[in-house]
Amino acid sequence: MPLEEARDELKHLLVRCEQWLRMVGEVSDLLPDTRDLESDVERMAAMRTRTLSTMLKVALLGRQSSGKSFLISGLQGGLEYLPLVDEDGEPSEEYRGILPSSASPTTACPSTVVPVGDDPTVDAYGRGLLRVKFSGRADWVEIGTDLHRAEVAAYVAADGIRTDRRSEHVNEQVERIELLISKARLPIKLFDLPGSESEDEERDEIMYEAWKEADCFIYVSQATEALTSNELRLIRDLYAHAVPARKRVLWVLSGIDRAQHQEGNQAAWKGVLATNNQYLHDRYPSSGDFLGEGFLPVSAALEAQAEFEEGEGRDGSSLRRRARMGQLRDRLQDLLESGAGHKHLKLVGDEAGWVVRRRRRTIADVLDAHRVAVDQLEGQRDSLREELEGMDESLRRMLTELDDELERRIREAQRPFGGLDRELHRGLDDLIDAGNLSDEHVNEIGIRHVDLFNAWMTDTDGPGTRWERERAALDDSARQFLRSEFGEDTGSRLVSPEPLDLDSIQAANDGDSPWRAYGVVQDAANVISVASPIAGGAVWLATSLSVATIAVPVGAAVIAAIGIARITDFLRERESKVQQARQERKDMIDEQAKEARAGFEEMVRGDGRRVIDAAAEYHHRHRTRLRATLEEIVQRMNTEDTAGSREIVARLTPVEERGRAISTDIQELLDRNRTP
Ligand SMILES: Nc1nc2c(ncn2[C@@H]2O[C@H](COP(=O)(O)OP(=O)(O)O)[C@@H](O)[C@H]2O)c(=O)[nH]1
Ligand SMILES: [Mg+2]
Repeated sequence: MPLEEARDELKHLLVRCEQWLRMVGEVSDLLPDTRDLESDVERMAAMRTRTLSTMLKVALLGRQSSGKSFLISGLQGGLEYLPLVDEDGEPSEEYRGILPSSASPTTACPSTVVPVGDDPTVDAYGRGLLRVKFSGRADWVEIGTDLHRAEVAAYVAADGIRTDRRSEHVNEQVERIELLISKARLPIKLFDLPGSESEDEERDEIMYEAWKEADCFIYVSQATEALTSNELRLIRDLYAHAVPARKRVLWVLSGIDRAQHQEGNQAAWKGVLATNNQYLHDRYPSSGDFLGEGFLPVSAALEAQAEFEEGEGRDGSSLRRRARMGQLRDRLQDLLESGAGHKHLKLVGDEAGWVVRRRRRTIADVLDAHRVAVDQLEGQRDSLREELEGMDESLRRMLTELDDELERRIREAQRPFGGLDRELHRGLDDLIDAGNLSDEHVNEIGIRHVDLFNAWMTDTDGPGTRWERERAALDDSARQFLRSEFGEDTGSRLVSPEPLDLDSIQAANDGDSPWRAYGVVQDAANVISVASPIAGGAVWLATSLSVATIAVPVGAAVIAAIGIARITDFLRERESKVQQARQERKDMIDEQAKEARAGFEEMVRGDGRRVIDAAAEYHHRHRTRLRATLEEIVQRMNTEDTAGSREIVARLTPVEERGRAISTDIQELLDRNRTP
């Protein structure tokens, strides 16, 4: 179904969820546990607005001053053209964006522009609400709305004037900033990352962290100059990250308004465009997905001019056409439509469904306890007590068994690592000996290294593929344990176990493609981070036992692959003889193989632990329900108040029924919204 339609429907459902939660509030005197009810209401409201408005996370990469900040402002409709005339009547043009940009290196820290839609709790008018995270502080600080550009620059830009900050902030170190805007042209979160040429390792770390969060990338290069060899490294690192994770890269040649003069028989930017595309094709000949449609020439400046003209009542269509910003937005919109948006809606829908289901269970349990016939109260009480008695022991047994199993499965998945260094040497040694380790040569080795590693990892018998199988089996064991402890939901028992979300078991088993995570990611238009950031991982743990199907194995490859890409840089810095450098390059292969193994182990252990934690959480929740129901029964036996029970049933039944209807509708929407 079309994204817009699904989105509207989900929005509507979230409103119903919120109303329903308020209804639950009105009968809270009858329920054993209404903690966090208020925060659930708020969460629904937040889901409806903020999360629905940022469906895709896009990181912008490129050299310093390549025009990233400028482009972000333009993409979101926040760039203003200001024709100036000085006192001598000399005209010049200026632009005012929502993020500061200037000819000298500007962005000092990662900045993110976040659309917040019509969220009434966020006051983000004008050029937006600036929030800042300072180093060493846990909380974000709201600086204010629609600030003067100098004030924004004072926090954001390397050349900003610190004394323009609030006085309590002049000596703070800014770590990240966010600009929340209410009027955005695309429901997309855009990261502006600091330039790549800083020699600052810490900055690089921050940058790679942001990469992990991104669903896709825009590589920005300026139209006034072809790609430089300096950009080799950044593009290679991007390759190492984006290819295994199947994240799309959009290549943008920005600022074509500044390269309009004729060179040869064409506008200068056309030559740059051809050179850049050739550059990529030569180095990444077999990576069609990575190169996509190649560089798209755009100018946010021309579009801002068009808007100015139209505001003056003149025709701006020619400028607008030459700006090509619409084409870039279309490409981003395609990414949304092709999966990321639907995936995002699914996450929101799942979360809402989970919140409702959890509350509804509690209500159903109380109802059931009051519907038990008087002559059966005693029997039910005894059987609940009996069930509760063995719970401690059963939890302990489950954890011990699963922990042991996890360690066994990690060993199984890791088995192939013994042969990694041999495999890499076989593929790389000849190439290393064939050149003199020039920039180009080293780059070629780096790319080959990344390719070999990824292929090995995702081979049918590679660790990634193996772990997919092992994790699915662990997940299965956890389910089987829970099912044998608590039984199936037959509807005949007082506290019937919650469904174990069998859907995701099937999803994990039907994969004929190796390392299924990759397949999932591809279907979802290259979204991997989408599995984590919504209101908190806990929801996922509870919704389904197979968490992190997507993120983890891919993450392992990605991190290791960046590691590989980095190796080559160490070597370039050294002035050793070629022969020696070659040997060192080969030794580094062994190092990387070792590190990859350690990183992999850490990653999959965390993944497996999440499965176990989810099982424990399930166990715990079932026990809580048993206890609450027992209490309700005992109370009934003590008071023998049948009239009271009748009233409770009368008040809770409509709430339960309404909740069930909402759950069904959410499920139905999620089913229809499945991406093919
Ligand atoms: N005319 C024009 N100037 C641009 C364009 N893109 C960037 N600039 C200018 O180039 C400089 C660097 O841009 P900025 O966005 O700060 O680069 P960043 O470091 O990649 O964020 C600034 O002075 C911008 O005003 C463009 O499309 N057209
Ligand atoms: Mg910038």
